[in-house]
Amino acid sequence: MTRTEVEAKSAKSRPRAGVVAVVTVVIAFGLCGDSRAVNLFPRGEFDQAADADGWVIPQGVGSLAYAPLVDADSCAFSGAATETAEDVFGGTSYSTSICGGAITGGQGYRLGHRARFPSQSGAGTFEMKVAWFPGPNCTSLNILLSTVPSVASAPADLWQSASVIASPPANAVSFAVGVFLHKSTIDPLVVELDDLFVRPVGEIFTDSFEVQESCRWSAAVP
Ligand SMILES: [Ca+2]
Repeated sequence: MTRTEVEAKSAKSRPRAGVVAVVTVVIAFGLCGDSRAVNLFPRGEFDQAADADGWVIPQGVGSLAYAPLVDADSCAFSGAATETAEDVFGGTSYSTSICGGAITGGQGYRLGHRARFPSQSGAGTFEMKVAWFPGPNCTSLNILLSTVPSVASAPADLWQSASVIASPPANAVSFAVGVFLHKSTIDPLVVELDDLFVRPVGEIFTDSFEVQESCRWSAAVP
């Protein structure tokens, strides 16, 4: 190998090493911090009371209410929602849903949430579903339903996370989110919900500064 070749090779390898270092840092922060890619369903973070408004098409006896003192990650100015299925005369489920806005069909999305059942709740499960629509603002019949794996009421008093990658059809342009409770006893079933999200799977990291949140950044430096 001539000297010219060695110089040329080392000159090419330096930027590559730099790229590797940057990628490593990004991955490290993605794993160590509580990274939050763009959430196309920001109302699912229940940062304000209005996020619990506008949920429609209730099925069964129950409710969805803003819970200002509850939060999955203890952020200031951020609450959660309490969903309750309370038909003690044979009804076994309660659900409600809301249109979430626009998406790009044919690309992958990660759907998920955090859920906690208080110990005074009856037994059962919670499930989040996302419906994909070929018309804007969920104005047409949905063409596919994607389901996040359900979480159960035991263990109680513990925030549980669940998510799934979904592929809406190529002609989908909007989505709706549904929250489903399924009772297995006559006691009212209660779940606290937070951080419901719909994110493009290609996004690794963004902050939440635009909503004045920095509390999810860890003080620990890897
Ligand atoms: Ca929250």
